[in-house]
Order: sequence, then C-alpha cells, then structure tokens
Amino acid sequence: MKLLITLAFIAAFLNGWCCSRTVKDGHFKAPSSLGDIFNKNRKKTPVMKDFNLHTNFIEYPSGENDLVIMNSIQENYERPEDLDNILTLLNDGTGLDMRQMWEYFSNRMKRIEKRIDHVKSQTSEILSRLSTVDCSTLAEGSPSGMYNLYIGSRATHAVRAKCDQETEGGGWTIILQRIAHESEDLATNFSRELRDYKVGFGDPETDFWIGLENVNQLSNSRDYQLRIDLEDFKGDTAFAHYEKFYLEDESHGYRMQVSGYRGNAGDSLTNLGKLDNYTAAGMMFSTYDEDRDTSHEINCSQHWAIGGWWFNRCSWANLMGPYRLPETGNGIGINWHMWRNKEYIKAASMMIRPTRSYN
Ligand SMILES: *[C@@H]1O[C@H](CO)[C@@H](O)[C@H](O)[C@H]1NC(C)=O
Ligand SMILES: *[C@@H]1O[C@H](CO)[C@@H](O)[C@H](O)[C@H]1NC(C)=O
Ligand SMILES: CC(=O)N[C@H]1CO[C@H](CO)[C@@H](O)[C@@H]1O
Ligand SMILES: [Ca+2]
Repeated sequence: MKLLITLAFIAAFLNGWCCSRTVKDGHFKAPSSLGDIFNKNRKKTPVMKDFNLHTNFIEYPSGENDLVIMNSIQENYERPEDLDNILTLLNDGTGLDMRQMWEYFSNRMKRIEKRIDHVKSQTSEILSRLSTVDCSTLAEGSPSGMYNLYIGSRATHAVRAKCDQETEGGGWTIILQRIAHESEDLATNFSRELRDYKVGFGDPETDFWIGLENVNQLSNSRDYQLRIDLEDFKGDTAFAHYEKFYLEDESHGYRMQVSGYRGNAGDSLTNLGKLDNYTAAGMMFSTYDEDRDTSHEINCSQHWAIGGWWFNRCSWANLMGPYRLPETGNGIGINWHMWRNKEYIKAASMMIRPTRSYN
C-alpha cells in the first residue's frame, strides 16, 4: 500500500500535479507564454523577433527552487496546442528564427532531463529503502546505526532497529538489546505478557526486543546466524555464535531452532548439543501469562518473576531477565550460566544475519 501511494505520488509529481504552481514575487520574471508570443507575432509577422526565451532561462537565479521554475515553465509552455502551432509554422516554412527555436527547445529538453534524473534518483532511493528487509540488505558501506526495516512481504509499517555493520563483516540486525544502567529502576521492565513479546517493545537505542513475529518472519525467509554478545560488570566481554537459528511461527509457540555453536562465552542455548533440562534449543517461548515450558510443577517465567524465554525446566540463559546490579548478590537476573554462572551480566545483545552472504 505504502509503495503504491509512493509511486502514485511520483507519477503525480512527473505530471506536475503535485505542487504549488505559484511563483513568488521577485524571484524571477515569469516569461509570457509561448502561445502569446506566437499569437502576437502571427498578427504582425511570422518572424518571432521577441522570442527571447533563452535569456529567460539563464536569468533564473541559481539556487532558486527548481520545482517552482519547472511548474511555471510547464504552465506557460506545455500546452500541446502551442507545439501544434509551432509544428504547423515549421511545415509552412514561414521563416521562424531557427536558432532561437533550437535554443529554446534544447534548453527545455535539458531542464526536463535534469528533472527526470532527479525523480529517478529519488525513486530508486525510496525503492531501496522499502527493500531494506534487514541490516544485511543495506547499501554497501552503510554505517552502524538506526534504520527502518520492512520485514516480511506484508509489512504494513517500518520496524526501527539498530544495525551492527562492524562485527565480523557487519550486516547484523540487533533483535535483543540490554544496556548497562546506573540503577535497576532505569532499566526497561522485561516482565511482560506474551502479547508484548510478540510485537516487540522498548527502544532500539537502549533496552529493546524486536518481537517474536518479526524474528519468525525474518528467520523463516532464509537461513540465519545468531550472535550473542555479553559484557560483565568488570567490563570483560564474550560472545556465542550459532551458525543456524530460526524461530517457528506462532502456532508452534515460536519454538527456537538453534545449532552450530562457536565462541568463548560457552554454549548456554544447546549445551554443546547434549540436550538437557535447561537447553533452550527446541523449546517454545514462554512468558508469565503463557506457560509453554516443560516443567509440570511450575511456570518458569512466573515462578522466578523473570521475563520471557525459551524455557525448558528452566534454562542455562536468561537474557530477558530483570536488570540486576552486582551489589544485590547473585541469582536470577540477566544470566549466561556457561560464562558467569549466576553472576549478573551488565549488558547483552542478540543479533542475526543471513548465513549465505557471509561465508
Ligand atoms: C514489571 O511488570 C510486571 C507486570 O506488569 C509487574 O508485575 C512488575 O512489578 C514490574 N516490575 C518492576 C520492577 O517494575
Ligand atoms: C530432566 O529432569 C527430570 C526430573 O529431574 C529427570 O528425570 C530427567 O532425566 C532429566 N532429563 C535430562 C535430559 O536430563
Ligand atoms: C503451576 C502454575 O502456576 N501453573 C499455571 C501456569 O500457567 C498456566 C497458564 O499459562 C496456568 O493455567 C497454570 O495454572
Ligand atoms: Ca510449566
């Protein structure tokens, strides 16, 4: 829909319907119409002595609004009957000043070409933005930062997300971000209903979850890798890279499929392939209001008052847990047990990119 509106707008623009045709006083003297000149001269003589349009073109102050000028030219000169009249004159061989005519039309042609080039480049920019599905589809050389993504073929609105263009060649879309905070109160509350986890919440510049639905749509369209980056309160960092990652759809509980670990943070998602009661691989996504973990005794999310996760009975990792400072001890907060066991993690992120283009 958005694309259609944009294209309609461009079409209207090319046709000259879109914008004000008024010329502000004092910007330039709008030349009288070609038709007027033609008619006036025809009464006297067919030779167009005052045909001085070339001068009018070069008199336009540089930097003036091209659009205003274009609209004025269009209004004054693009009446097809004028061109018909000129063609008739040319056929009659009635002595028009050919040099002036040539200058007028070649200048007019240049203006139109310039305008078309401009609209072309705007159009291709708009199209390229609309085709930004994830951070791997950005134009080459695009820096890390915030971008609008149009995820899925039925995308009705842009998803604002952060792109990492540096780590191992870039192209990463950050799907989860937990940043360092001075106090626990400042952190975003991740204890939320499934509804929130489904569509996403937070701010991609601070604490952020992009939404289960978005991750499902991206990771089901082609093969994706997952990378997790962690920082502890001493400032040490570690990462876990998974060569394959995707989330199943809503009807399958956004089940996580993940494999192919390498890194130095330890494998808290698949336990190096030895599936146990805490591995997240193969688990559905649970929240306090939607218990899909494998524990018959408890709701992991509700019981521990933690956020959502692909809980088993329950888990080796907790990147959506509550933000906790180290002075509050050890326990369930943001955790990655294979790296720091029950120590709280200061900052964490999950990011994904298509596998193919980076191997
Ligand atoms: C976070 O939100 C949940 C659910 O609304 C609420 O029960 C909990 O008290 C909140 N936690 C904090 C720290 O505000
Ligand atoms: C999971 O926990 C249950 C109950 O403690 C135990 O019987 C089972 O063997 C465990 N499964 C695995 C794969 O470790
Ligand atoms: C033990 C317990 O709290 N069970 C609850 C877990 O959550 C579901 C809803 O998803 C409830 O129906 C259970 O009673
Ligand atoms: Ca349960």
